[in-house]
Amino acid sequence: MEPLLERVAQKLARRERLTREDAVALFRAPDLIGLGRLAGQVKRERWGDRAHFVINRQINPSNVCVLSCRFCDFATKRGRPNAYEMTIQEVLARCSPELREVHIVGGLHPDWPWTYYLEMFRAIHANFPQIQIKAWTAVEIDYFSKKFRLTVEQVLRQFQEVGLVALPGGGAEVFSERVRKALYPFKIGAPRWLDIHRTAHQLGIPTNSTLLYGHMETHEERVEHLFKLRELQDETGGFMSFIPLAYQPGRTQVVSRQAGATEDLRTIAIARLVLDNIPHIKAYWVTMGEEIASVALQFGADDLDGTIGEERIMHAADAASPISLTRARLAELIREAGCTPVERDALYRPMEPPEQTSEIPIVACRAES
Ligand code: V47
Repeated sequence: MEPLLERVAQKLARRERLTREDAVALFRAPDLIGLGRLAGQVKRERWGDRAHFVINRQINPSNVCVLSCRFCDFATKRGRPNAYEMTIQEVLARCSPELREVHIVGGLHPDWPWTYYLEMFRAIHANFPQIQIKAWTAVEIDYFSKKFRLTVEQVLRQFQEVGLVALPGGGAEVFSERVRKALYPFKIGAPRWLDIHRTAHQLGIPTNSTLLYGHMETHEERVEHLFKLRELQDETGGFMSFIPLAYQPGRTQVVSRQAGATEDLRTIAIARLVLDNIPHIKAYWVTMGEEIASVALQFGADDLDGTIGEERIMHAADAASPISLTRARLAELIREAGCTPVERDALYRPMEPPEQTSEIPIVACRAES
């Protein structure tokens, strides 16, 4: 084993935390397989050979957005040919009884009223009580708070009352003022994003976290991002998962090609080693592709997200992956990686698959505390 990996392995054995310097060095370590082995070992100590997935649906009620971030192909302006806005009935039409989770995020819409957002959740909850609602990035929560003159706490509490159970991790991009100024100058920065997640955690709303990588950020900026998440997690314990999102160049072309497979696997592995306090590391098959996401389960990841149904954000940027996967395909990707598929809910509680939707047997385990 190369000396750097040897040193990191010894630290892990002593339960010592990795430093920023360790993490930056790991991004440059030539022995990718050795790095993956270390991260895989840490994953197995925590989760054995289990790998999680969820039967879910992404719903993006509108792509009309008041912002125009340089890296985003999804957002547009009203009146453009690709602009769309869903009614609550159209949102409901995308829900179905076999779903465990809906993941709802969208553009910052210029003039939908507050009642639209609350009514949407009430309608989902009334018609599909078994579906858990994971919705709105911190960017949207900040927007609602300013637009409707509510505190972040009031926004979150009102959503909680109508069925919100978790916040997704989007909108974090990369916690660097340099990159923010260049790519998303009008979007909230790290302090506000972290503060909104802190408030959510204090209200008992668990959240996810993300990192957008493979554009103009440096390894040092990626590492700083991970450490900011680790610090907040030390304080609140409210993050369920971390999801590295590989930038899809699409038409924005901030860079001409997407990060390669080695970069994807390295980022997953380093996240598992640095984020020793975030239980789940998600290999998002939409951005990584199915095959690399499957391999990532041996590089520290323990989750593949879900069936998704209709992915629009990355596909607006020409992502090469399918827009949806079946339960059987997810289970296959997990088994091919030598892991055991475990169906979970939005809060990562394992559950038995409903009989009628199970296409192939999947090992089920009882809910853990
Ligand atoms: O915040 C936008 C990113 C995020 C592009 O919490 C892009 O379970 C790559 O956060 N290329 C939204 N990324 C998606 C997201 C997410 C996805 C899956 C699961 C969860 C979860 C959260 O997508 C945005 C932004 O960082 N994004 N455009 C692009 N061209």
